[in-house]
Amino acid sequence: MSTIPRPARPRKKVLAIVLAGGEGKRLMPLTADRAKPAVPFAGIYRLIDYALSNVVNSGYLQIVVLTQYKSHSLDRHVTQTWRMSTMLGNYVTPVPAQQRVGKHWYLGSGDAIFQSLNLIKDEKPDIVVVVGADHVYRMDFSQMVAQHIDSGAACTVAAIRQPIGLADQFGVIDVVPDDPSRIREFLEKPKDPAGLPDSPGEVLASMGNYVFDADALVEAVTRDASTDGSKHDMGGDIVPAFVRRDQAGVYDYQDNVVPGATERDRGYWRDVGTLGSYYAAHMDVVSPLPVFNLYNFDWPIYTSYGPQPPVKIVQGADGTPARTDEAVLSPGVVVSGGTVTRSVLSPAVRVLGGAQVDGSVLLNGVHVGEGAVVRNAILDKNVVVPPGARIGVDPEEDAARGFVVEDGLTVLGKDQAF
Ligand code: ADQ
Repeated sequence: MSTIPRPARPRKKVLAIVLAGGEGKRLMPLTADRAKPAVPFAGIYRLIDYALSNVVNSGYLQIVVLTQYKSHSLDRHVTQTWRMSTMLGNYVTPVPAQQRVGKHWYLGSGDAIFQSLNLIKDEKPDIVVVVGADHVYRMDFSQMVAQHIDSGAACTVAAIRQPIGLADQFGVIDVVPDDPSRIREFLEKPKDPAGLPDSPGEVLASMGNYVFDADALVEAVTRDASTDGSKHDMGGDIVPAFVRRDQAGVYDYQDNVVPGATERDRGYWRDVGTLGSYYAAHMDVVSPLPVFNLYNFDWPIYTSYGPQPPVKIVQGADGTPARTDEAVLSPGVVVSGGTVTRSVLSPAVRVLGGAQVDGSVLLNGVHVGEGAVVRNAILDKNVVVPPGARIGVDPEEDAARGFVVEDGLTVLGKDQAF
């Protein structure tokens, strides 16, 4: 009698928790009205689409999204794209802060999980994958989970090398010298860390993605909830507690390979936490040989943007031809007679005759009037640039008009008028 071969290791039940409550203060004014994970990226996506696509493509279909700060547009997007979609099924659940354990909202990302322990108790997973919702990258979490299980660690932190000058934005990992898969010390956002022994200008940074044995996570956030002085933060409190007990491992993101990755975009990961880094990641997308390849159909990034007609590029009213180069144009965009170079345009953007858009990111519904110039700028939803106006040409003029001028960019918030 033939028998079905048994899998090498028993299959573990995995629950994914996406932390999506971040405020994103450094992205103001883009986060004035929406949570950071709901900030649009690369025309048609929201930042959270990258985390959720990675989780789904990894084969994990039990997913909860913890939301809190200005969560309306985030909830709407998650519901429309990820919950109601017939393509993706019905396995992503947005969970707003509910004050289940007391009269306070989430105090930090660790408290968000503590207040949501009912979800873990209901699902009874063996493993919990916890991921942030603010980064642009592709990652197969099943490879990290496999290492986690093999290593015997109770907590595994995904890590990537970053310039030492950025260390104060990240959790910085120091590994055990003769066993680089174990963490000896984890410092959250240190001011003056040591560089890596083989590369003094870099540190090993936490990507804010973790794998936990479910029991150990429940125990850790429960203990942390009654620890005086804790900020109840995953990076600041929960992970360091695992490190103190020598139960924390590290997963090197360089080892992660997703289907369809190229040598050029393998290992791409961007924390788009500031206006400068948000803009730079867009320029990565428009370059002719992009370091981040949106066109990898083997590891799709899912999203939805409503019913939009196709892109249309036509001559202007006066017969001048439109010109586009290094331009990423979303459905619903119309360029009539204008010039669009090195720019990303979200759905329903209009660029009229004689207008020049260069090195810019225009979000949904922006209108650029005839003869206007928009350069090195980020314009949030529905900004209307009057005919002949100039943005990003003279930073002093822009600042005097009340626009945000930062990192060499001019930024207008949603609906901001001239
Ligand atoms: P930060 O990004 O600064 O550092 P945080 O602001 O806590 O940490 O955000 C982490 C994730 O949790 C984000 O996806 C955010 O949206 C979410 N989040 C924040 N507060 C939340 C809350 N109250 N409820 C629900 N979700 C919340 C973290 C780690 C560092 C690591 C960097 C990598 O702390 O160690 O290096 O991410 O970018």
